[in-house]
Amino acid sequence: MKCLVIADHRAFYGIFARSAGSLVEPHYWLEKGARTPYPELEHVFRGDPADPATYAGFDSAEEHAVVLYFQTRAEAERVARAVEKALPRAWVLFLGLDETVPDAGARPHARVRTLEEVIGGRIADEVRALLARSRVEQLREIFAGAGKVGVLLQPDPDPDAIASGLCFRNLIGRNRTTAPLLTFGAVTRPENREMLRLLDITVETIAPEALAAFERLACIDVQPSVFGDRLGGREVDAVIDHHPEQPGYRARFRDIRASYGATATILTEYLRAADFEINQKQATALLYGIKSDTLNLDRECAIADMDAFQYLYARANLNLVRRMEKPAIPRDSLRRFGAALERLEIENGISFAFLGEVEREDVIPQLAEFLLQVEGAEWSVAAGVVGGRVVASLRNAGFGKSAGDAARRAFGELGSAGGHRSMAKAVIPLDRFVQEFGGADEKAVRRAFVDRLHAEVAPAPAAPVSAPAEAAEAPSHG
Ligand SMILES: [Mn+2]
Repeated sequence: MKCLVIADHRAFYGIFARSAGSLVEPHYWLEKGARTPYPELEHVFRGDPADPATYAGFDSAEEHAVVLYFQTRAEAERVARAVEKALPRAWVLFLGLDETVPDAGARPHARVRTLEEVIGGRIADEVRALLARSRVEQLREIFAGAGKVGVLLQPDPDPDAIASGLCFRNLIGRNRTTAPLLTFGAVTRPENREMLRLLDITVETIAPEALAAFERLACIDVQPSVFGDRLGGREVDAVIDHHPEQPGYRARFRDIRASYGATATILTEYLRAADFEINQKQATALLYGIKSDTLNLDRECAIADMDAFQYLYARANLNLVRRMEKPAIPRDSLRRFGAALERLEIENGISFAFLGEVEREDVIPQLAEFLLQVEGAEWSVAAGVVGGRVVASLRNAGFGKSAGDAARRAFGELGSAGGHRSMAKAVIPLDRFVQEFGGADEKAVRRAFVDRLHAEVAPAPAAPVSAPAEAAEAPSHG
């Protein structure tokens, strides 16, 4: 199949020759007497492009691919008519701006694409990289030549915070001594501790007073307002975060992108824009940060997150990511799983198991994941008692009603409850739970979670008396 490229813009030939030229055998139209503008243009043909005779050198019985790019729609259509007359079996691709390409519906054999669609995203990427580059320069200026830099993360740093803190430090050319990762709390979740161990990252717990020793301070994946008065009204040197913008603090540098799924995406953009040689440890940390903050891009995220994900995926150690995502289950927990599974019951599509009193909270979501795989389960709930609180993890297959909304409506008044579309959590103080449900033994916990969840997610309008008011009203809203 030969390809005819017909454009009234010479630069287009250069772009075509260097991008698509190797896919097809292109023949470029030139005006009579016009010089070949690029050495790559091997085959050219000449004449009036709106005259069918110009195409006499091509076999009309053959199929041809024809690419048209004209500054006006009228000219594009005139040329298309001539081509179609001379080469009835031609397939035409119109490129141009919205107002210079014909209506796609009117030409079933043609493909109509605007440059906005084809290269608009690429141009936006370049502009984004340019902005990122200038931000990186600003950051480097702020932190260059300063004494110790504190990289302050949230009170229980998660993978996104840890990865972003690490890469921020690397970006400004520091190490763990001159720019330690700090928290007022500690990294508590076992999978996050596993991340620190596997990637050899340290997060130091610090008291607010000790911050005075740091000449510069950056808040990463968190904004200063979260810390209340623990920063003592101090101006922060940089804030990089993706949570909604909060008022009430001063910062020399601020990059808040609430549409992003992860701060790690912002740091990935910085590193790329600065032509930083990203190493495997950084890529692994950032990838895990994005995966965990966006639930594997399942939760609300931006094109930028997917873009960063794709870039990091090729550079990360995926084995380590898997080990961090699925931390080893302790033997003791496995025995408890066994005992809980013995008594597993599925009611109304809800698979429920109770672990009783447990020491480590992370075994509850692990069990909930597993329960969702049980035949007949559309929802799963795993519950246990941890440190004077009843903790439950809810899961669903990801379609139907949102787990986070259901948890919040059913248990929000009793404690803290919420989450995302397919996973949620409820934490209720033990005394409050007993007061509401008359006990915290397996039977009471089962009735509490299975009944309330059923009332929230069941399609039938019948809601039990114990359900909150919104639940009883819900069916009337469809
Ligand atoms: Mn985050």
